[in-house]
Amino acid sequence: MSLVAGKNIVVMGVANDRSIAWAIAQSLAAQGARLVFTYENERVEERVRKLAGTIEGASILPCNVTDDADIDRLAENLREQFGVLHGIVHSIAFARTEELEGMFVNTSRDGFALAHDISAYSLVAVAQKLYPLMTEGGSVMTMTYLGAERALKNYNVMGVAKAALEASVRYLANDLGQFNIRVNAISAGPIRTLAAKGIKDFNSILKTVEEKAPLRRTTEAAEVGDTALFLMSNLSRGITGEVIYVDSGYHIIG
Ligand code: 0WD
Repeated sequence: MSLVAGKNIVVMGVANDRSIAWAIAQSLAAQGARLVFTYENERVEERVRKLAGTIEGASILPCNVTDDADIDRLAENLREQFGVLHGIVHSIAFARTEELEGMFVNTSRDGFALAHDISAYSLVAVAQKLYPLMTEGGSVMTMTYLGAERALKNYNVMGVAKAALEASVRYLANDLGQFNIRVNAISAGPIRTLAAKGIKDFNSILKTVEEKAPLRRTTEAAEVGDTALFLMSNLSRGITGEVIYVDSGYHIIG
């Protein structure tokens, strides 16, 4: 059984082969999805093109999520290429490194706005422009982290942006449910990626998870990929507005 055969899915947020979005793409491709990858700018274009080239039938399109015109063009391109869209994988976040250390109280106005624009509003913007293409129903998913609900060291403004993202998931789910479009988030345990490089003391975070999480190991990107596959497939058809933890159970411990 191919879980997502015949589904057209756009994957946003591949920066390199360690990106969570890339692991998600692997899971989706293995189960028959037709994928389009978006890339932020020319800096990553070649890398994304190369990676996409390893997946049969996959293609790439530009989209910087801070630019409404870019998202409009993406919608236009997807309409031409696919006609119907079934899935959106949003795996994008950004905050200035200097705002990911020290005290949250020192967050600047523009640093706060930037983190929220790229990490939370972008989901709303993308859903807004792409949901009209989901004429057969659809599934939208994004990536979040425990720092949305707990004050974690060195996560700061990103935690506040993730809280906004999780709330946006619920409001989007409520709006789009009438079109049979589901919206969910995966809250992943820490995974060593490019984005994780911006988090200070990331190694000690990994070590704590290994010692204390119920499963006594850190999260693998492929585990997130397989849960994303579930969310993109009909197996999850009754689930929307939800945050699913793929974190070795770490969030349940005190
Ligand atoms: O431990 C982790 N790595 C966790 C990550 C735990 C829990 C959640 N997450 C989340 C992140 O916050 C993010 O939302 O998962 C998502 C994916 O992150 P990742 O795979 O860890 O990181 P990375 O490989 O860096 O992908 C994020 C990408 C960007 O990469 P860079 O490093 O070049 O900023 O988001 C994309 C970009 O490709 N991105 C944008 N895409 C379009 N327009 C933009 C933008 N303006 N800004 C960043």
